[in-house]
Amino acid sequence: GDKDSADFAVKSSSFPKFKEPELNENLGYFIKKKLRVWCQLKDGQWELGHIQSTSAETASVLLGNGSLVIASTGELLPANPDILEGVDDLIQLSYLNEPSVLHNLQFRFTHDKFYSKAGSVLIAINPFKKLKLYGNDYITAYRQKLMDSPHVYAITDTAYSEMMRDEVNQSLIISGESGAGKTETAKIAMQYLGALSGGSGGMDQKIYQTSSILEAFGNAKTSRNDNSSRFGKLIEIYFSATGTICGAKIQTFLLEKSRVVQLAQGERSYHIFYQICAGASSVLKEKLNLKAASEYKYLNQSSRLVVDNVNDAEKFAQLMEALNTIHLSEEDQQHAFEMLAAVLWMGNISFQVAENENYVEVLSDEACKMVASLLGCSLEDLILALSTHKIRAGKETVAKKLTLQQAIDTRDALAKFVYASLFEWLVEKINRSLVKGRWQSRRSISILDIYGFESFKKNSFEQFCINYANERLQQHFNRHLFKLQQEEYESDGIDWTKVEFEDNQECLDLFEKKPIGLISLLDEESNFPNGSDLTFANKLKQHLEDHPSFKGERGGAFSVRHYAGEVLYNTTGFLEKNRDPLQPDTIQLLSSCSRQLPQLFASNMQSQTPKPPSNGPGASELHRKSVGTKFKGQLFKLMQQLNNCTPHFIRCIKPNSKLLPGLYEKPLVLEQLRCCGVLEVVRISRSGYPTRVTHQEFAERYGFLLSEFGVTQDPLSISASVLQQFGIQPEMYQVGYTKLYFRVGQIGALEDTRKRVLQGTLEVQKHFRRHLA
Ligand code: AOV
Ligand code: MG
Repeated sequence: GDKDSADFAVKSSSFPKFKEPELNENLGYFIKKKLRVWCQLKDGQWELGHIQSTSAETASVLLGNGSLVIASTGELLPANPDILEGVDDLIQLSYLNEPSVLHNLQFRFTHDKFYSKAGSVLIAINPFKKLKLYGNDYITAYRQKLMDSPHVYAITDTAYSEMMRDEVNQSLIISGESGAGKTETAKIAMQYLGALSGGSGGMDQKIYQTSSILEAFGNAKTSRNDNSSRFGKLIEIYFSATGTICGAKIQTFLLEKSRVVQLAQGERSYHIFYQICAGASSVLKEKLNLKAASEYKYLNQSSRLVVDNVNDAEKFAQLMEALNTIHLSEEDQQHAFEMLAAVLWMGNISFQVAENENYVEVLSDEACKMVASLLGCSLEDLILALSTHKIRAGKETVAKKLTLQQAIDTRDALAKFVYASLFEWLVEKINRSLVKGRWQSRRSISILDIYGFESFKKNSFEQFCINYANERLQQHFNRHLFKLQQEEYESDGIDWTKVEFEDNQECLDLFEKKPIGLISLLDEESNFPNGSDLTFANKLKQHLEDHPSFKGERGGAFSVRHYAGEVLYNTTGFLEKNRDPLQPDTIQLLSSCSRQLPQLFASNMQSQTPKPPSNGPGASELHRKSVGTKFKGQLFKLMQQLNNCTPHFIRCIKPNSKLLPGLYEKPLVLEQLRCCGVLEVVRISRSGYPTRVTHQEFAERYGFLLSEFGVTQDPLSISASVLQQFGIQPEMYQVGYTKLYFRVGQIGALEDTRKRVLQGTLEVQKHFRRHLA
């Protein structure tokens, strides 16, 4: 039940151990048959070996490298026979323990097989090198089913075929950690769909080009990935009745705005800034007064200005081409570039603090003038907005001068707002260009490329949101697998209502419950004038201490028991990031601009903001939805959409953190298998009635144990007699049309008896050989 699911989330050794034949009870058998076992060494790694001898609680194991170790039997797990080495589908393994799964994937990896399956789930390991696995020949081969090894093409083909056959919308849900290959995988899937859909009138090309536009504006070099997507993305591709692409729609989630104004060492801001500085024509450069990237503070605060093997100027030329493909007008392109230049110049606006004063003056220099001219506002208005806040005192409004930090925050908030608004505007423009045949279409495939579960040494509000999203997606995943199980049980005629599946609802409740949930409490504290990160942390402790998925920690921290493990969140900055404050003065400034885009951005914001009471204390703030609540709303909408689709899951795995080909770091891979729920697939496939044997197999294996064994009996009657004679309780098994289904551990008793009989009676052993031969 629920207790177990909490256990599963926190323990590292949560992998379900295969029950039969249980290694502990069968050491003799493993010795006799020279079967391989996994032996856990002091460093936690698992090595293959053979048991030589056993005594009481220990066994001596001969490892592959020739050394002999003494291990407690608890440190041993059964390994799979050679014949199963490198199977396509992990579910085919006889033993599904952690080392076996890890080893199988490694075996495939070293043989250049980067795609594998775990049941219906595709596992894609990032090769970090160009593979000759893509392109038209492969597309044709998968389409015509000449090839069936695991591949993005294969799973995309399944989705496409099901959509055409059943007229049901499909989704490809791609997840994995940063740099695992999600975005590349999404593109490979789109390439396949584009190729199937000849005659889409260039729509497939357009969709493909939108990826590169979004990458320019939404991707950046980080320490984990040179082309890291800093937003989540759902792209819905629509098909006509004949199966050609006729339109698409893109939704984005949670763009990382802070990157516009703040960079970690070695990372870059959004690609587009470097691209435009390097690649703009001389006319454009002059118009925008563009300098080299190194001249802009928002960019040069990090020493990293270029990415290895990437030519930003070339990328800019490609971007222009892509913008033309989606028919973004010359004028709109101009407007967008002006906003980019404005943001860059904003970073160069500087302030000075007069001696003995504690407020700032804006330096009216080139940067300031450029921003005013690019936005189309007066220099005075800009200076006023960056150095004062209007506050209401009774009936009058007075301008209060800002401190240096307040002025910097106001400037940065303006830059972030303009950039995020530009991104939204661009997505809207892209969507308009893809709208063409959406109306007639009744079929779609949605591709979700979204950040995977994150657990770092220090986890903040961003991880909080990302992990909440992953918790939702995990539930979607679990429920889908549950449904598949249910269908299998039903088709074999067994009663599945007796099967209980674990869920992560408890953890989701922790986030979502009103008024006592993490997001509600965060909002409450964010709206509270004296609220601070620390009062927030205390409030959580006070209200949630009893929640099984929550633990208050020292120093303003708390931890959450996620399905993928426990994560410690540091509340520093939570309130500020959740509020994402924006001064009304800033919005007012933008709405006074003569340029189209700043005006549009301001009016979008105003339409989202209910007017504050005319003389209340709130008059100096904007009452926007908090970031957390807005994200929750987006996520609910996303889940609603996904619930109308048949899902197909792709789990991307990063084999090493050096981004190199040929290197497989076991602990890193293991961690990801846990986080992305691959181990969960196995667990779910094995919950309920994990042991499944056909009537035939069962009768052959145990039939000889019957006191009266008639050769003429059919397998089902033999099986029924065995179950009866050995007193297996009726609630411990079910009989399907083709198979017998057992609860965990039930076969153990039968195996014991079988073993005893085999060891004791030569006569019966002969009989058994005849039957198992
Ligand atoms: P991500 O989308 O999962 O990270 P990407 O799709 O950007 O990761 O992949 C990272 C890099 O890995 C790419 O730039 C390629 O160099 C390489 N790569 C990935 N898949 C393949 C493939 N199938 N074949 C060859 N190289 C590949 V993030 O967006 O950071 O979470 O935020
Ligand atoms: Mg990506």
